[in-house]
Amino acid sequence: MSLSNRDVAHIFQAIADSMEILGEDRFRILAYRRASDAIGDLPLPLADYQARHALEDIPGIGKTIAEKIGVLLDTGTLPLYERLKSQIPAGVLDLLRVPEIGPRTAKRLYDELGIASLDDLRAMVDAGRLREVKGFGAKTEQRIRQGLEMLSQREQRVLMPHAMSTAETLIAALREVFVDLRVTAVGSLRRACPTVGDLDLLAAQDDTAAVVQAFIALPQVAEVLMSGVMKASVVLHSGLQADLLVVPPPQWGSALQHFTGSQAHNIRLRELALERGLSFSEHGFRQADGTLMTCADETQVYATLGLPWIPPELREDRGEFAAARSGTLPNLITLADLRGDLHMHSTWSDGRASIAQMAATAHALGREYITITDHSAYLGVTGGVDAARLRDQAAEIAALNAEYAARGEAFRILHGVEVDITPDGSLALPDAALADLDLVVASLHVSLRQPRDQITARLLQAIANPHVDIIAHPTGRILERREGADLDLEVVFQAAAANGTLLEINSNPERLDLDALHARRALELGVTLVVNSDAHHPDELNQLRYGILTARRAWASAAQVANTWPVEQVLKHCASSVI
Ligand code: DGT
Ligand code: CA
Ligand code: CA
Ligand code: ZN
Repeated sequence: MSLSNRDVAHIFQAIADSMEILGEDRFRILAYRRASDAIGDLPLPLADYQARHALEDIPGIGKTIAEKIGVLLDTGTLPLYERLKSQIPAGVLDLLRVPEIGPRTAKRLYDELGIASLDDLRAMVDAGRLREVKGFGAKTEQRIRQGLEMLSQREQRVLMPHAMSTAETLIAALREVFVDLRVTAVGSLRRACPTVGDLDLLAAQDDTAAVVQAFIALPQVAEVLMSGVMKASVVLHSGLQADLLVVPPPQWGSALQHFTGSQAHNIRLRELALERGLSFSEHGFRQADGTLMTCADETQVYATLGLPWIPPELREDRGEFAAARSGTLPNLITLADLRGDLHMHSTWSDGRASIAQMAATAHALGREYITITDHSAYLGVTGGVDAARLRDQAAEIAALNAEYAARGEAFRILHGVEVDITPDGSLALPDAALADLDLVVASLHVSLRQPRDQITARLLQAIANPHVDIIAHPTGRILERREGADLDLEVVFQAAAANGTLLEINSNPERLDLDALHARRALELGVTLVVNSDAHHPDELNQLRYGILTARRAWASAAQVANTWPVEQVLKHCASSVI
């Protein structure tokens, strides 16, 4: 039995985790992580690539890793992996799944208390023994206890980009069999949820069974859980489950509505139907006398209930029906509305491309302006910027702007910084250094676990600094891994609104911070948002699509997001927020 993609991805993840616990080279660790992600996204079994000598062609996989995959597929194991396993037991790696436990903590728990599994950890927490580790107080113990609870509650969910690319692959594969097949992603992915439990696809075709048969025969499918005349459930090689429903074309609209959800939205919708003497299902509306009214498109479903079409991102039963009834649904922002991107990095700090490269790609993507916001030199950040380097950087940016101007291109690179908010609330750069910049992004990266009052005050102090224009990823949450800081966001939003400080929806798919609910509340309190890529590489400039979807889930219209504005308006806003 050869190893599946999932097994290999898992082994590389374990290698990276073990190396991290052992404190080995950062770049080697990164290479294994990247390979693991790349393998998780593959549409076909690794053995297929190996047979075509195409392992090295997979993006994210270099020569060394390709050789290691070969050894794994041929022998079922890898010397490096065996060696690491003998140093770090598998159960210690499980500790990393607990939010709050990083590699250093895991190592200390293992070295000092012999904790080598989640069960060991639970027992030690219950016995109150974590305090025996130097520097580990009652608070650490409490946090780890909460982390263990979070871990047991959460199911395995995948991030939006993986779900999206998988859906695109499956749709393309189905269209190779049925050219022009009407098929689309539904469920939580169509509602643009940040994570997806399983993938849902809907197709329309008279011969529904033929589409189901083609689907379960796709090479991406590892296991068929269920298949019938109109639907199937499968597990893909990546481990993700995918459900397909196929309906006759006249039922497309009702099926699309039903299968998009959310469940809460659908329950309300069915109540509204019942009030009109109709019962609604994926097949359409059934009248009291038994006749079925089908809906070929979704607009018809809502129109039958006297409502305008409701965008999928709003379908969470959070006031969308009332807004639809009163004609006050928001005119949601789109990616095309964005003119600029106000937060990204270059090789001046931890980015992986030059300012010129970041600018060229952003320009090619149609942005009118960007801000280069490298990290302030602070704590662990390698090669961050201090006051002197900011002056050098300003000269490089001015030269690039002059080149664009000379070519008659109306593209503008603004000069900014992403300055750390230090644990005491002061900024990691002096005001004099910030004063010369077009724009200042401030963010919390360290001491995220301060008590609520302290960390809220810290953020308020940054908002009150007249040089600060944007607060990046305000809560610091990492999806599926780390809860955000314990902030009093009501107070933060009020302060940001009063100061004209822009709050970010960070588009990194692991962050999406602010999340949709918080961002919506911020808008209600009068905050203006920004949707930024926080790109560290030109490829990541596209991440804005995820941030925009989050903004849509927050009910945001274009005017409420500052980087839809012309550059002069952004600069004027940032200048005038200086009190
Ligand atoms: P997920 O998969 O956890 O990310 O979330 P969803 O929303 O994709 O949930 P899923 O896959 O269970 O179902 C997709 C949609 O289909 C759901 O939003 C509404 C509809 N649906 C599926 N099963 C049921 C059900 O048993 N009752 C109701 N009312 N709706 C359902
Ligand atoms: Ca789903
Ligand atoms: Ca499903
Ligand atoms: Zn950043």
